[in-house]
Amino acid sequence: MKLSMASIKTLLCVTFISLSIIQLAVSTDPDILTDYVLPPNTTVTDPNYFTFTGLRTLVDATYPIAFTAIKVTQNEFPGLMGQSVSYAILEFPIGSINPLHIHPRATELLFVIAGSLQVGFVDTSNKLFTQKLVTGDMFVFPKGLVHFQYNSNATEPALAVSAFGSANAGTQSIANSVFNSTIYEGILAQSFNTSADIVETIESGLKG
Ligand SMILES: *[C@@H]1O[C@H](CO)[C@@H](O)[C@H](O)[C@H]1NC(C)=O
Ligand SMILES: *[C@@H]1O[C@H](CO)[C@@H](O)[C@H](O)[C@H]1NC(C)=O
Ligand SMILES: *[C@@H]1O[C@H](CO)[C@@H](O)[C@H](O)[C@H]1NC(C)=O
Ligand SMILES: CC(=O)N[C@H]1CO[C@H](CO)[C@@H](O)[C@@H]1O
Repeated sequence: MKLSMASIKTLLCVTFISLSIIQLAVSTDPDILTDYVLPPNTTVTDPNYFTFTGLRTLVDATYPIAFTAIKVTQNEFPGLMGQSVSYAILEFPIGSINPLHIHPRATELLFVIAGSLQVGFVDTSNKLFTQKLVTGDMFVFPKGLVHFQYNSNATEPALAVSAFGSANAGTQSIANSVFNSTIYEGILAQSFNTSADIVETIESGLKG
């Protein structure tokens, strides 16, 4: 079969679309073309660059008084740059919550190490998937979806480790991005089909 100019163009077009779909399906941090990434003007001289010791403080530590997330991203641990992975250690004292938020750049895989957690996420059809996790359970929060974690147990704190498929997953708090930013009150009132008074009440609660 002879390839006409038109069929070559069609072929190129189909190939391009297929590649774009594959690109979307495996979408993650950009692939690097080197073994690892170094900060500008530095050279690796030892394994310390690939080591993070900042979590040693957790050994034998007591729980904090409020929910605490200790992030280990490329910002805290530059050796993660270009490697598409990161961690967060989540400490939940009794009754504490990790409020509604989104990770725009990564899926989260949470592992409950101690205690229990009520977790949930909402998909783009507004369907809620919620679960009671106990020690040893794992839960996956799909990339970019609104989610929360809550320790409802009245006697036991909870500890979890979350892994992310990005060296910099990012966290966007729903409450803060909507009601503690500088979005005009009128926009918020109309968006939530409510009055400016109610918007102000919510805003003032977050401003503290
Ligand atoms: C890296 O080194 C070059 C040459 O010395 C210098 O011009 C540049 O500003 C440095 N970049 C950083 C990020 O320090
Ligand atoms: C709270 O945690 C303790 C210890 O793991 C467990 O025995 C108890 O059943 C939990 N309570 C609730 C309400 O889940
Ligand atoms: C709301 O924003 C202010 C200013 O950025 C910040 O100091 C405060 O902690 C935020 N409130 C909450 C509940 O995070
Ligand atoms: C408080 C407020 O703005 N309520 C409005 C919600 O939406 C309905 C239907 O559009 C209106 O009738 C209400 O006035």
